[in-house]
Amino acid sequence: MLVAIKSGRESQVGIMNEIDIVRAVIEEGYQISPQAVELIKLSNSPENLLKYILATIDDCVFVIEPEHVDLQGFEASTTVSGRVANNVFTPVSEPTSEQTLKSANPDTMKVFDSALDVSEEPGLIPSVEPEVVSAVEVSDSNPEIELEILSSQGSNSDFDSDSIHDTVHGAAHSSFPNPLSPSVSPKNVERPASSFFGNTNPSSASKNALRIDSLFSNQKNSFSSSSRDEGVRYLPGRNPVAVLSDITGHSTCVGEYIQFVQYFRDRYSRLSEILRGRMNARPIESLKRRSFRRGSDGGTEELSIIGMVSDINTTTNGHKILSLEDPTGSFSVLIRNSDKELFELASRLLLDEVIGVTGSVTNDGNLMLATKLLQPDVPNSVQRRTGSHGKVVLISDVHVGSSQFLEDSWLDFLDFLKGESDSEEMQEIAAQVRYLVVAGDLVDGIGIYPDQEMELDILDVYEQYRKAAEYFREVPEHIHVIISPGNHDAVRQAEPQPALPERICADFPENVTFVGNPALVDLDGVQILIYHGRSIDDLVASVPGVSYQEPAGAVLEMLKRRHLAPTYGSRVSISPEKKDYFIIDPVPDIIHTGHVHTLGVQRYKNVLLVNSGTWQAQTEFQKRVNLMPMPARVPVVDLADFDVKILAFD
Ligand code: D5M
Ligand code: FE
Ligand code: ZN
Repeated sequence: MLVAIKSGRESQVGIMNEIDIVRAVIEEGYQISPQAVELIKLSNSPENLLKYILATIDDCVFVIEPEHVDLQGFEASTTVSGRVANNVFTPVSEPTSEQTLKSANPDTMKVFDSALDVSEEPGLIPSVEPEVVSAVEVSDSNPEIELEILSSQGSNSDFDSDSIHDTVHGAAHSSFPNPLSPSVSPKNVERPASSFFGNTNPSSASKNALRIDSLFSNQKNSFSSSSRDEGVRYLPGRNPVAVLSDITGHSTCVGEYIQFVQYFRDRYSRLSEILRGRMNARPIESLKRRSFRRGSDGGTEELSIIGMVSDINTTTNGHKILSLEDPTGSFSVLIRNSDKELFELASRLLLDEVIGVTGSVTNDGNLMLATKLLQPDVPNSVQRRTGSHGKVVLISDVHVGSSQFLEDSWLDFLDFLKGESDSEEMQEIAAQVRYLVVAGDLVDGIGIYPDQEMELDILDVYEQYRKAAEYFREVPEHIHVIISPGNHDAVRQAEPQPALPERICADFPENVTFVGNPALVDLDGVQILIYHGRSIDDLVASVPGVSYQEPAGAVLEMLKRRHLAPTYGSRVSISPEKKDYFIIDPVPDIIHTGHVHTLGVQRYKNVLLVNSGTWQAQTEFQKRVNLMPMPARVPVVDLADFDVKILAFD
């Protein structure tokens, strides 16, 4: 972050070229017009002016135009003090992410390297045969999997934690076992605070709070309203939609430290509630009382706690030590590698997920020896909602405006929706379509990735949306279209993202409903959770066995954790709202994701997981990392029996 401003330029404060300005703006999640760049460059203090603009700009602005360059306000602010520069950007002396990585220990580096390697793994090959050209059946690729309650025998709590002499080296803290020590892990570079629940001295977290402050601190945010209740939005008609959960119009985030605490408390209380139905857990603080650690016969007693994983470490002997935190305190949990099943499950744990642990506590009251780990998961009793009819078409990653946008295939798809396909079978399917859901990246946007402009046909983001609107006017009126944004769309990059702004929506026809990302919607009795899927990149990098070839596997990992983006501060930048919009509750009938441009369908305990593909051919970046997209394949779900057909338009 902010590398462009800082990069070796401290000695020439104030000198910025166009690229520096554009980069710094993109880093903060905005775009900027060439005229505004020129205006900033020509001012007598471009760097400070830019900081001022980014600190004061309204969050609903997407492209910074000359009218947002408030020279008068800036002049006035500089006469007061240097407050803006200090509050908005991290101090120059603070290491950049890269510098932090270099100073981390070799083990930590290894973790990071392997995380990076995953995206560069060769052989990301489509799992659907390329020659499929008409409707094909997709069978259940994943049979029902039982609740993951893993146990081990022969636990021995009759020793002190001191008897674990291994050196600890791990993902988050070099100075284990103090769970409150500052983090040095690359995974943790952007984590907000070592205590989720405000148990630490707030000053130790304030630096991170400032970081968030710099990203989302706009008090003028037009979406901000803590007093407005989030109600259900009903859209009646022949193909009705009810929007059950959506951030749009309800963002309360102004980036204060207390908001992290609130956010993590909400995450913890809702996920721990799900676990509490299945285990009798006690507050972590109570483990420190000796009377709880011994049974009446003086033998060891098994106890359970529910906590958020704040640290994962490996000892030199290869055991795992987790740090778990709840609102009362934190505790270390040992998972021995001799317990294969338990160890395997622990190896898949992610920072910040909420789990239940059962085990016995060592004599000195410092460590729990785990015998069971429990994730919130989906109860076996979850029933699919029934009684609806017709079909829902699931797409994502259209990328209108990209030079790789596959317009011919897209026009064939529109013909299909209009019932104009050559094949009768396709016409029959089209006649049953009631809904079309777009899970983000409707357009390619601008300035999303470096050098993106080299692969754009339409350079103006509003033009891209005008073109998209033109396409959507072709969709028959009776089909209710739902559009949710992704990381290429013209809304804030921090998730949850609100729906596209009115200025853009206005061009689209009446049958289009815009929702945020994520959003839970009810399609005439069937609940579908729409999420663009940015966290899939994280899951591929950190969960063994999760790959881009089978993106629904990543969604399954989300579902087991009942959370769409478990780790805070990785690739997904999460805005700490009062409510955690990423929690999967209630359990929907369908989870629809996109983002990774590959197609995947799985079923898990009556929940259908669909990652829809893309309408963009392989980009230069994707070529470099061998990411093979699956363009122009469309999953169509039957709302009565949840049967899935994949239609091909290539
Ligand atoms: O992302 C499509 C997929 O490709 C997703 O897995 C991220 C990855 N991707 C694509 N371009 C880049 C760059 N330049 N850097 C990092 N990751 C990238 P989408 O959001 O649709 O572009
Ligand atoms: Fe995309
Ligand atoms: Zn995307």
